[in-house]
Amino acid sequence: MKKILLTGALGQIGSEFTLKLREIYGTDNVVATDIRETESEVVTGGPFEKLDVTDGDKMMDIAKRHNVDTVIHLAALLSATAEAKPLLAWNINMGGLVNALETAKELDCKFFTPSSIGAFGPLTPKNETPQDTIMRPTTMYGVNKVSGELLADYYHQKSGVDTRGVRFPGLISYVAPPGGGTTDYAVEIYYEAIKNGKYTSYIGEGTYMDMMYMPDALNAVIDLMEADPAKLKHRNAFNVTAMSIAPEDVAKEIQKHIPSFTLDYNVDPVRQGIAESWPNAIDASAAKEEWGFKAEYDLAKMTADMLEKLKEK
Ligand code: AKB
Repeated sequence: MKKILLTGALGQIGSEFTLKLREIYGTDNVVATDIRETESEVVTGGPFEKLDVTDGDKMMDIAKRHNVDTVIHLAALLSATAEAKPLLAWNINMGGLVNALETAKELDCKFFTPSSIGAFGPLTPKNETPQDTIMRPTTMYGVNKVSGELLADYYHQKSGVDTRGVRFPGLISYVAPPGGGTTDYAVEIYYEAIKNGKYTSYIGEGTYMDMMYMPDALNAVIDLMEADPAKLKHRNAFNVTAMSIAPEDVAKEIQKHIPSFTLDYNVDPVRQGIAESWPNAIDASAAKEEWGFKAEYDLAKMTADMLEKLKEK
């Protein structure tokens, strides 16, 4: 990766990833794009272009002008928003992806896009969910993610594009909030613990989902993109996870720092239904074996860091 184009650079992942990539690869070598333009460091601190990913011509033009050799395509609607606006999700998630793959194909770029635990469905084994298993998601987001994995494989097989991807679990970060996801509770709970000392969860007690702290997620993408292609048996997309947790597990961990913290529930049937259609705990052994994936943060270490950083904020 020498000159990188990012889409969705102002989103939850992009806001941190752009700055990290600029640190590693050089500020001028990371071109951030997003449909919005703000006063944030992503926009003001290096190359930035406004881009709606459904505009394939503009994406190609930006990539050509900046002479990029890597496309990191992050722009997408998350699961709960996609369920509320399925047609819009199809147009953005699939239209944006095919434009990004076409750009990578024409300019001979390396390519990364995240898939998700949302690619799995109710027929998928719930625990130690294997890398290769039945998918059959029942959400629009999941349909987009499975189609995206297959499309990225197709561009690799038919056109030789060096496509790589991971199935992200819920990502937890103190920098930029997620928006419209099913796993967002696991971020909100920390903000509310600091602000109000209590949280009402829209995800029910005992509902387990995989999660990962943002620094581990960003390192995973870099490690995968820098991995020797000869070692990759899978490409789109690797299971990755750091922990499988339910709301009460996060609450117990927060109480070690804020003993008066309380958790109650007001379950949202839509997001609960999505969560129940996803695995409890996926198996990341293919990522470990093929490119050395590892996560530094477990629930205890992540909670201590989240609370410390949010207090400073
Ligand atoms: C969501 O909840 O939609 C995302 C995801 C797991 O892909 N965080």
